[in-house]
Amino acid sequence: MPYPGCKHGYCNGSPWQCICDINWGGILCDGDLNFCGTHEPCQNGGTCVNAAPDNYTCRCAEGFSGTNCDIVDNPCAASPCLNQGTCSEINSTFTCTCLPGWTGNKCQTNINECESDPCQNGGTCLDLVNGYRCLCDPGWQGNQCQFDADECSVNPCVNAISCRNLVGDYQCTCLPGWDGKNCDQNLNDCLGQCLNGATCIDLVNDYHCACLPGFTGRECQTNINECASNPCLNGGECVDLVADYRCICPVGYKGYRCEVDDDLCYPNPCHNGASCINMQFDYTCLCPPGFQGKNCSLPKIQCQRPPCETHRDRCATAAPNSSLGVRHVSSSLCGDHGKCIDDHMGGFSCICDPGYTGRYCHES
Ligand SMILES: [Ca+2]
Ligand SMILES: [Ca+2]
Ligand SMILES: [Ca+2]
Ligand SMILES: [Ca+2]
Repeated sequence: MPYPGCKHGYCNGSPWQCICDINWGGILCDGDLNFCGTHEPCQNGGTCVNAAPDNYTCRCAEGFSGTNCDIVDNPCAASPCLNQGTCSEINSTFTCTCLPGWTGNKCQTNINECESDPCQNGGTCLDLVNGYRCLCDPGWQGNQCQFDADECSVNPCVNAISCRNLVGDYQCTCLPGWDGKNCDQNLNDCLGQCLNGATCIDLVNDYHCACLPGFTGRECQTNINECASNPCLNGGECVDLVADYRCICPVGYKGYRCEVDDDLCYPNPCHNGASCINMQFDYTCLCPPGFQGKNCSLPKIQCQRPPCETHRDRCATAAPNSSLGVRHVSSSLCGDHGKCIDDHMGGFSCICDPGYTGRYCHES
């Protein structure tokens, strides 16, 4: 019957004899031979030594003593107080007396002096050691931002008549043409100013219109009168345009400024001593008695007796000027260098002399 008392072992059959598991001992195998391995009782770097079942001793590091090396021989020797706190030994423990601004049992904590919201008027608090600093909003000064700043003392107004200090603020009175908090914005004076396609250039409290060609005036409102210098020659009439003019020329002249002589009567196209009258696009020959036609080159048919019957075809003018027959008179259709052939259909053609050509034999 196994002996029930072997706690960490077994009975080998003989009464009162336990065979123990490793690290266990004693009659009933209930003694821990490796107390150090399972408990680690030594503090502060002490070395644990198994002494007997369920027992141990600690070999302490220098400066420590006690069963478990838990007693500090000189608690202040290791300078436990941080941030220049002063260490005091009481029995085997220490207390730290902290410098102002620090707290905690080792003076490890920086006291937050901003906790009481010391900065006024929207200032931002910056925690320091044993103090704080306020970053003030513009317009405020003082270590708690409690005072109004005189902003005018640093001349913030750029183009201004005056600067006025206000509580927490300031006000600039701008010179004409300037705007903005500090009067540093050039107002746009160009809105809707220049006419007739001109380009506006913004100035200070003013503007300049760069006119398109042909216009003048502060707003380019005036169409320059290009006729003012009387550019049309020979009595031509001037019509003002934009950056230009047009000349309406009198009879006998053409060209941009009517500078070209356009006398259709020179050389004189009228025959038989007729005088010529020049018109704008044509001329008229004043025929002497006995001649007719555009150039007075046709003899005038005199009727002998009424009624004067005339018969014409395209090439000839015929007049029954006597009872003896019909007199044919050559037409001038083909000029002086052609012979006219009537086609009896109301038309004609010209047979030109050698050296002449064209429908009317007028080209040589
Ligand atoms: Ca602090
Ligand atoms: Ca102010
Ligand atoms: Ca301006
Ligand atoms: Ca004009």
